[in-house]
Amino acid sequence: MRVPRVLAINPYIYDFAAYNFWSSPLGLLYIAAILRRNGFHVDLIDCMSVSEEKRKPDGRAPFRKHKVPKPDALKGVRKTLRRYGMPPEELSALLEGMEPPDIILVTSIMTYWYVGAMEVVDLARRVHPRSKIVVGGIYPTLCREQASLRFAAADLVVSSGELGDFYGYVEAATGRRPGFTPHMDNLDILPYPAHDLCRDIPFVPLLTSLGCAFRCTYCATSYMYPAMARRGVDSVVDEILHWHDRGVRRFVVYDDSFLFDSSRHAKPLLERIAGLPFPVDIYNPNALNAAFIDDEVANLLVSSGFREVRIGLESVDPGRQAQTGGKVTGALFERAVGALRRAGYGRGQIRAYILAGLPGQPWQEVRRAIDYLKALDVTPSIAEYTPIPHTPLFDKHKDSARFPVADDAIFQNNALFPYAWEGFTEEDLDYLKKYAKKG
Ligand code: B12
Repeated sequence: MRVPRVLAINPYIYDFAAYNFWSSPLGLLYIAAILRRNGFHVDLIDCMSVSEEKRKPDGRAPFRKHKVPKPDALKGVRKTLRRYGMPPEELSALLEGMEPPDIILVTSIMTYWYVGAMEVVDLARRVHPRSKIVVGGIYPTLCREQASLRFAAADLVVSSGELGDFYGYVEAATGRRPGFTPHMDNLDILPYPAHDLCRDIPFVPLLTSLGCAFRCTYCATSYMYPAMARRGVDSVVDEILHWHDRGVRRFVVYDDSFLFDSSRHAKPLLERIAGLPFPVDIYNPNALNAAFIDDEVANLLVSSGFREVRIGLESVDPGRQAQTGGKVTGALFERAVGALRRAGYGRGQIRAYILAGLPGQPWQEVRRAIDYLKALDVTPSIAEYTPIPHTPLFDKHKDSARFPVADDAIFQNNALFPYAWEGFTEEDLDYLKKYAKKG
């Protein structure tokens, strides 16, 4: 029997700024691995792959980029729009050079990156008119109706909760019934994501859990994953061994609340990693919750291979801290910094995220947070607020943004500073970014 062919595509993106900050199309690579387990032949085109010469020792790297004209919706914006990743002509040539796939899978990671995904769907449709095209990812998950309309050229659009429909569709389209049809609630039974389909594997993201114990008002994780699912320690360690055997040395924790309930999850896991007969480098672009960092955790972070640590501060205003999620207080934050210092993290190795551009936030609040971090000798990192559908902050303030954030996800890009106001202007933000960088 002929083996059905699947092509997975991670599209190029349009944005005002983008850097490969340990990003990877992890969801798509999980789906690719699941289909492979079911006997499908799977190929990948990662339009966001980065050339190895440009990679920093920590694994990050700049994307290829080209200036592009702005679409009408963004005409008034002062910043330069760029396409990041593989140019469409190159993608076209790759598609033309391959046998028509039975199914083409396209992901869309950030909601406001859907424009690249739409172009890729159109291009794939032109080159392979008979292939079935399925779109999934965070955009269809968070903007279900919008995505169905915009991806009218696709055969199926699925949210992360609709994997059952997807498996059914795969069977209808190929005649092969996938016998193994997992959902994302038992992470231990999932095959390892298909990173081996990528040209290089500069790092491997580790998803040791999905969902979050907290309900921060700006974040959509609890909407997407209402119950938290965690992997067993053995499963994560086995995955590290698997990739290490294939030459991978860098691992990147993608979890939303890695340290929650750490005596049952992170601590035993980090102990096992620390005990491996080889060192690994671990990074955490998503903040760790400072409230859970005591001396024991800090020592385990060092011994397991965290080369630096990113923690969340968000704000120094107690009212704001309570309003956004109540995860950390000044006292707990300082305890975490003290523990990390004692464990050996020096200057520049502890970074803390501060939220900027929240609805109604005055710019001075952000400067106070920067000053606070500087006094602790912690590197401030400004995280500009992104309005995300299905979050309490989005629902409350969607109509008062400078752009119609609910009507078109293109406006959900934090680079547009949707909640600029006279108490916090674009100039204030530029000033704060420079101020944060000053020693
Ligand atoms: C890890 C992570 C990051 C990483 C890397 C992201 C990446 N992949 O490149 C880093 C730290 C870089 C990052 C950065 C940011 N992130 Co982030 N990130 C995440 C996080 C925690 C996990 C993403 C993930 O891998 N999930 C696990 C995989 C398995 O899930 P998935 O991708 O959804 O895939 C599933 C399905 O969608 C489906 N699927 C996926 N593709 C396809 C395709 C097909 C065809 C099919 C059938 C199915 C399918 O399969 C999977 C299984 O169900 C999510 C929250 C979350 N829990 O998902 C936020 C999230 C995506 N990030 C978010 C935000 C806001 C940001 C930032 C803007 C934060 C900031 N203010 O700076 C930046 C911007 C990044 C940029 N410009 O590059 C938002 C989304 C915002 C938006 N508008 O879309 C999220 C949802 C978190 C939140 N706060 O609510 N992020």
